[in-house]
Amino acid sequence: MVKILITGSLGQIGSELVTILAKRFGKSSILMTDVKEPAVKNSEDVEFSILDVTNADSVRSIVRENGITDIFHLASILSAAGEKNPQKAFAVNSTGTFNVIDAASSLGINRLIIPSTIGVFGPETPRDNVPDITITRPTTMYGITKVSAELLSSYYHDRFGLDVRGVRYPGIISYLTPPSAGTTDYAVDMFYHAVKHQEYTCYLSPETTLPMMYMPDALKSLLRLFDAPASSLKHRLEYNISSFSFNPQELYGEIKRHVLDFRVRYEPDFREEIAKNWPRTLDTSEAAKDWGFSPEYSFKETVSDMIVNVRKILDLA
Ligand code: AKB
Repeated sequence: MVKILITGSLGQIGSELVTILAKRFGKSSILMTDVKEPAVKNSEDVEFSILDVTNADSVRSIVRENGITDIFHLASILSAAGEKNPQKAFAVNSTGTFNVIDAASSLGINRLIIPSTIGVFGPETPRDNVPDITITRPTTMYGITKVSAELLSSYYHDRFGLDVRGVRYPGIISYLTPPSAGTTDYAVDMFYHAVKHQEYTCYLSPETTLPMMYMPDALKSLLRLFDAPASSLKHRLEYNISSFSFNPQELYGEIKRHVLDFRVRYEPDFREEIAKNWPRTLDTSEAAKDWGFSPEYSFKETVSDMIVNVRKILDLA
């Protein structure tokens, strides 16, 4: 019997992952957790508990008391929020991740999934066609904590045999739950502002190109990795994935095909400093080779689908 714990389940990825996992395994097989109560009850009616991952005892108790077999550890403070509060980012991303990894290892969890990020890269990393194994010397607290999560995962796998897996997510574009203070979030914001106000002030420069993907492909990839035979995995969290890359000017151009009177102004802020040290394009061939990563949505299809769904959500369809 499978019982899956999701940490950070109210976030951008968690809130959509829970629906897929509940459909696949049954809602009684999922335990959603987050540090705060949900504003609204989830549509799947999945059990929810408060969990602060920075508290090691709470993490161990929730795993033990609920007979947890597998964990998706999604609780994380993203890059922009992490620069505003580096102490909190360290507590959640480093202490919290250590607590989850250590509990998973000592309590015999089958599979632990931890998303990593393009935030592990830094100014010394090449910018284009970046391979999985390269220079990872980030300059943000988010990046530092995520490099440490990657290294810890390898350590616990090699030393204690923990089956821990993950992908390095690029910016994720989605319409259901807003992302929480990342650097790539401008892409989601731009859709909402285009549909609602027909104008947007972008905090990145027009030419700052970043790797991105659409939520359905982000979720499909995580589940494909979850299902992959352990013997086919060469890396733990160091799998680069992305579907396409674009800059704000290119996104603006594509959205404007759907919202004719849309206008964008550029006022780069501290997030531009973060973004300009991240790769423009990634080499995703190892993920394709080892566990079959193959995204479906192109840039154009993502934009069309987002426009349709953001209009629906805002009741402007
Ligand atoms: C962020 O911008 O911080 C995240 C990420 C790329 O990990 N979306």
